Amino acid sequence: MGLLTPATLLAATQAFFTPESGGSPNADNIDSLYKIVLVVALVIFVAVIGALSYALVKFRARKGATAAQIRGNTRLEVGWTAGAAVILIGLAVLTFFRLGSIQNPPNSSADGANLVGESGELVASTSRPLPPNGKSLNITVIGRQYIWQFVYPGANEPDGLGAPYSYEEMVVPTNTTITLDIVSSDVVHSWWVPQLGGKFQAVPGYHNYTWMKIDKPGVYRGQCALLCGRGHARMIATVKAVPPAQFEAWLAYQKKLIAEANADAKVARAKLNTQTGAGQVENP
Ligand SMILES: [Cu+2]
Repeated sequence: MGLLTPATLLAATQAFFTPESGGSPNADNIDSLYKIVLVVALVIFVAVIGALSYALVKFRARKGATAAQIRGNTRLEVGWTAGAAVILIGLAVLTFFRLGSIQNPPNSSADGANLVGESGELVASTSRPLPPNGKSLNITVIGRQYIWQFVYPGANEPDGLGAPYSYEEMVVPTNTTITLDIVSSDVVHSWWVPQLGGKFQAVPGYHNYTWMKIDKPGVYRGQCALLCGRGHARMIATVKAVPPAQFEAWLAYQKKLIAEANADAKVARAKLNTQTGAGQVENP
């Protein structure tokens, strides 16, 4: 057990009241924006409740006292209206100023994965935010009842077949800008790994985009955030960030496993096709 100091208590309270962060710059920016608004709101809250408590005590009913009849105070009323407007405009300007760093991905770092020739996409999207240099590792996130599938670039056929993929655990290289295309193959799901940024819905027939860039190797946990059926609670997602070389090795291994499984399936299919009688299966 660690010592309960005011600092640890403050950190614990903060983590409870403010968004999770620490995985990706967009999550950090959401968190810091939230904290600024929270502090401004807290100051106003304390001031209002303080003034109210003071008035309650100071002007509480006394025997024989007659209440003062006050008919408006123009200076005070203009003051608090203008004051509130200035605070609101300040927060709005700050929010729009910070929105760019939340929505738009930065470039990969120098020690990120080599992204040359990793496109492999069927359709170039105009609405997907890309880093300034246009290079990102684009992964398609497919929500389906009840598992997340992650499809990587690297299809060896023009129709997109043969691309490496994984289920439930997305492995990504560190220091690399990852863009995500979020789609669904059945009902609406919600992609959310809190430490890596905001929540994005996976809607059938529609593409949603987000990004992340992870500097520290590690495991980041999330889970489908929209009730999508009886297996919803099982629909977990893990993002595992590893150094680029390790990522390349993992991707190559996934490709090999998928190729082997496809080869096995081909053999099994051929065998079924040769069977007749009771063992015969139509459209195996
Ligand atoms: Cu779901």
